Amino acid sequence: MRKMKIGISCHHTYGGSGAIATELGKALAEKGHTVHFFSQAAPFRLGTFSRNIFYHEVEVMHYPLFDTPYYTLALASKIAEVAFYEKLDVLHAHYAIPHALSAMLAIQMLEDKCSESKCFKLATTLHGTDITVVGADRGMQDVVRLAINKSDGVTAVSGYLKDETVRMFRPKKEITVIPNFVDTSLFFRSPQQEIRTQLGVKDEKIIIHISNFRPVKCIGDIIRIFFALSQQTGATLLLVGDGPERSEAETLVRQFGIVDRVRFLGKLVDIVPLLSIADVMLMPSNVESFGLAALEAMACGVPVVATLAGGFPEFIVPGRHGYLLAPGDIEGMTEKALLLLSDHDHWLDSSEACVQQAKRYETALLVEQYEKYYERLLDEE
Ligand code: GMT
Repeated sequence: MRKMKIGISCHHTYGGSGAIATELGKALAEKGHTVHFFSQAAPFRLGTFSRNIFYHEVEVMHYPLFDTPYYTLALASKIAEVAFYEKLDVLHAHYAIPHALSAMLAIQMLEDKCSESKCFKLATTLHGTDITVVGADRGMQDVVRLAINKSDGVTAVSGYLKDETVRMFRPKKEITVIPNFVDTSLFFRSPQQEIRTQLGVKDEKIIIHISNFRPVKCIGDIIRIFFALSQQTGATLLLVGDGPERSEAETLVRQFGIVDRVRFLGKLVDIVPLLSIADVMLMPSNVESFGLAALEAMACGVPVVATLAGGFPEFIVPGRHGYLLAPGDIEGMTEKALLLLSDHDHWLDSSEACVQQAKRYETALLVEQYEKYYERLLDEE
């Protein structure tokens, strides 16, 4: 496979699209490709120096006339500059806007400078809320459509997201599904007595949830499920992440009188030790294009109780890797979580099945799909 120069633009913030973009870039660099990251701040999973990785921080211009800083334009200029001097083959935009749009602008900026018809090929990966939330907004629809149609290639992280995109936007090009992935050499279950001691939890069962606490995550449902659970079994709820719904969740926890059983741990990057002590992951999202946190939990042997929504049914088989219930079915989710917590043999079978299932989404396999995808774009006229 030829070595490529690949630009990756992504959100640096705590969330699945930034995580996937960064892990992809790191894996590509590991395979000998040169990777240039573009974002507003260092992506949260970027980590330490690697010789094939370059990070370009996009600095927005502040000027009294500009009410809000123009990140889209600053990113476009940065992409154009780096793409020209570093001779990027591909720019991979993660999340339709603003990333694909900025790349599209950069291509136009370079039109007169490049000898070839196009300086670089633009691949865009749709991650979820760029379509289901932002794309559903009437004021944003046309700009999202433009970003999709101007990309040389578009991928989506699940069949569900592909279908939604086709239904909503009728894109001109075929959308390729390349699912989320997990590195099982890093995400695996290992004994973690120390972390139990630090958390002050002894032998009780651990329920975990990891997200950016946005409304789609239904954090309130997690608290209600856990409250119902806690009436019947001793357990601790670990909430990892932060976001707009956190205050309301904390209020609910106080109202239910379960403050001593719920831990708000904030944004953490190293989640493997916590997943290693967890018994069930709760993901009651009302929309979830894939659900990377669920896949990472499964790699650590944690069965998932989630919703029969979005991309979950594509990798979680109910009864084998956990359970899928209708969004908002608090009673059903409580019952299934209790089943996993109380039947140890069933939990063991599910836990092992989760580990096996996660291996089908191994980073190496999916990174290879992206490499082939880039090559296909480069071979196209
Ligand atoms: O809301 C999040 O989980 C973050 C969001 C993002 O854009 O960073 O995640 C989306 O992309 C992830 C990676 O492809 C998917 O695993 C998540 O399911 C998706 N989130 C939603 O669809 C709500």
